[in-house]
Amino acid sequence: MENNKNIERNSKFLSLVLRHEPGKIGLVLDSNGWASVEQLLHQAAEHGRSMSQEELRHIVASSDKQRFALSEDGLRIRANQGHSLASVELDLAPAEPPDTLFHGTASRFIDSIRASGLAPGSRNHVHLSLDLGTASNVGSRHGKLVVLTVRARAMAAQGHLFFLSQNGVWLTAAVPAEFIDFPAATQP
Ligand code: HQG
Repeated sequence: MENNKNIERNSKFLSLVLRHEPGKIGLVLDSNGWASVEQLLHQAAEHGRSMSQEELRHIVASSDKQRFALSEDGLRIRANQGHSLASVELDLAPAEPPDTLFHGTASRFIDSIRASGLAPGSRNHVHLSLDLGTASNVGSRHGKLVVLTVRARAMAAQGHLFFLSQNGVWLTAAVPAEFIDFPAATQP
C-alpha cells in the first residue's frame, strides 16, 4: 500500500517535470519532449526524489493511461501527451480521426464553450477521447460531468489537424463550437 502511494507520488512528479516544469529540477527536455533517463534520475535525486531505474521502468509500464514512453534504446523518456511547455513539439504525424470523438468537461464551462469552442487552456492541445468512459473520467475531475461530442471527421475535412498520441489520446489545437454537439439538457 505504502509502495503504491510512493509509485503514485513519483508518477505525479514525473508528469510535472516531463510535461510542465522540467526546470524545477534543472532538467532539460529536447524539442520533442525527451529527457535523458540518467539525467532525470540524477536531477530527481538532487531534489530529494530518489528513484531507481527499476522503479522508473515500473512506473512507465504500469501507468494506467500509459502516460510515459521510453525510447527504443531505453535511454530517454518523455510524457506521451498533456504538455503545457510551448517548446515541446511531439513530432506526431497528423492522423485521420474517426467520425466523432468525445470530450468530458464540467457543466460550469458549457456557456463559455458554446461561445468560443474548446480551447487548450494551459495545455498545448485540446484532448479528445475515442470512448465515452475515458471522456467521462476526464470530465468528472472538473465538476458536474458533461460529455460533448466532437464531429472530428468533419473538422478534419475543413483542414483542422488531428494527432493520435502514443497512448491513444486524440489531440487538436482547438475545436470551433460549430463542430460540437451539446447534450440536450446541460444545467450549470
Ligand atoms: C475546459 C488528464 C471554458 C475543458 C486527462 C477542460 C486528459 C473550457 C478544462 C488530460 C473551454 C481544461 C487533459 C472554454 C475547454 N471555456 N472551459 N472555451 N475550452 N475548456 O485538465 O481535457 O491524468 O487542461 O473542457 O485524462 O480535462 O493528467 O484538460 O475541462 O487526457 O494524464 O477547460 O489530462 O490526463 O482542463 O484533461 P485540462 P482536460 P492525466
